[in-house]
Amino acid sequence: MTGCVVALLCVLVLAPAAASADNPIVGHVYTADPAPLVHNGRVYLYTGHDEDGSTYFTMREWRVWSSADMVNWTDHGSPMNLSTFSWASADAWAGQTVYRNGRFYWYVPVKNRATGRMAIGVAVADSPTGPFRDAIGRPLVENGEIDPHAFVDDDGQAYLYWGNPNLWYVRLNADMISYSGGPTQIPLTTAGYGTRVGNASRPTLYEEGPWVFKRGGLYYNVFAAECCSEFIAYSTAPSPTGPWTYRGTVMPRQGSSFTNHAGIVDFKGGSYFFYHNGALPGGGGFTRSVAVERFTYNGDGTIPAITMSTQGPPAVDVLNPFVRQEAETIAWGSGIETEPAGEGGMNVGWIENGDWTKVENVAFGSGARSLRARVASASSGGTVEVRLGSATGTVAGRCAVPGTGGWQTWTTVSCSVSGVTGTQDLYLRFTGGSGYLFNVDWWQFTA
Ligand code: FUB
Repeated sequence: MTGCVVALLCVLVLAPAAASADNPIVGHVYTADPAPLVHNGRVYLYTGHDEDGSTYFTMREWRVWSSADMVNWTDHGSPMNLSTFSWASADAWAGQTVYRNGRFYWYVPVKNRATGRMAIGVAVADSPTGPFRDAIGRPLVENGEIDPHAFVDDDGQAYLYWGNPNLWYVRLNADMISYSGGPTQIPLTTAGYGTRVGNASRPTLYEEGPWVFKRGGLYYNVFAAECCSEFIAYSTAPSPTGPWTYRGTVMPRQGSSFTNHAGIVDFKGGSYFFYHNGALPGGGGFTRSVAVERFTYNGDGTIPAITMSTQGPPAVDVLNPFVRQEAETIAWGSGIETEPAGEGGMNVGWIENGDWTKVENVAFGSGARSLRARVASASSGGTVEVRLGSATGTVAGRCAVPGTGGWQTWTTVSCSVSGVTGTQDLYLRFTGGSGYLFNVDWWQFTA
């Protein structure tokens, strides 16, 4: 993110009114096109990445985030980009990941260099955070349309849906990287997908971004409707191939981005609706940010109208400070950025005097005695301040960070802390001289 955007962001998040804002989910890069996946007690969030200052859908990589509590999100960096697909030339647009047979399959639309058309690629990984590799070395399917979404039905039959301006599906084979039969067009009738007024070539509301799932025997397709600007609508059907019935609006037009993009999962007893908007400083239609709301299905299975908020959902779990926690697991960060760490994973970097990270709902129980932090500094270091409740809250401890001779030359520092009990929002505030101070890879309290 540019210095200008970071400066604006600092002003925004240091203002008291914004201090509790948890939406957008990510503050240090622009994100778009959310695709959540629940796996082994975490929700993994696959997104695109809008480049800073973009004036088009200038997107070169995808990003992965994860959370165990819906408020603190771990930055897993970018395990997949355009170069993953040797045949792709541009447009790392809206994809989605599913788990099957012990593997993770990430379906994405990209431009095929050879044809100049949008095509659907599929990458595979053994871990939800990658690394991902091109599963077949060529497009899985290509018809110039975008926004793939895979759904595995209870009987094991998998489907890949995609399309703009049309809506298609194909029956995936069990290997998830080939299909049987050909792409089939879903009839876009006004009964199935609502009525768009004043556009003879697109008579229904369906625009793009299908998100198909099954709940209580009913199949749902939640999609971006009627560009531009888009709202989110949905249809239901008694089978994965229809016939579809239009059900109405999920999220109205809101949020300074002329596109929106839906993803829905159930996680730890709640239902969550992911979307994007232009809420970050410098944000807009090409500099978007992913956000999330909790919702409850109506008794008859219909989806209630959901509006964007800056609060986001409440925490559904506490965070354990007595095990190693990644520095890039945060509810919010002020001034910081992230990068791949030489010791693996990501680290928080580009830290300047006064920057901070916030970790919500940290369960200190009967108390913490000390903090250890893994740090590196090519300059003269600084201090990690342990604060509680806010970035200006009580200082519970200070860990001195020395120069280590390099931004990836890591050492572990520790310091005693006091008054750190109960469940609190933890702020790590970074202080020192001018310029970049140090990097932080992870931290851990001792009980
Ligand atoms: O992010 C690029 C495109 O914008 C996506 O493929 C669409 O769904 C829209 O969000």
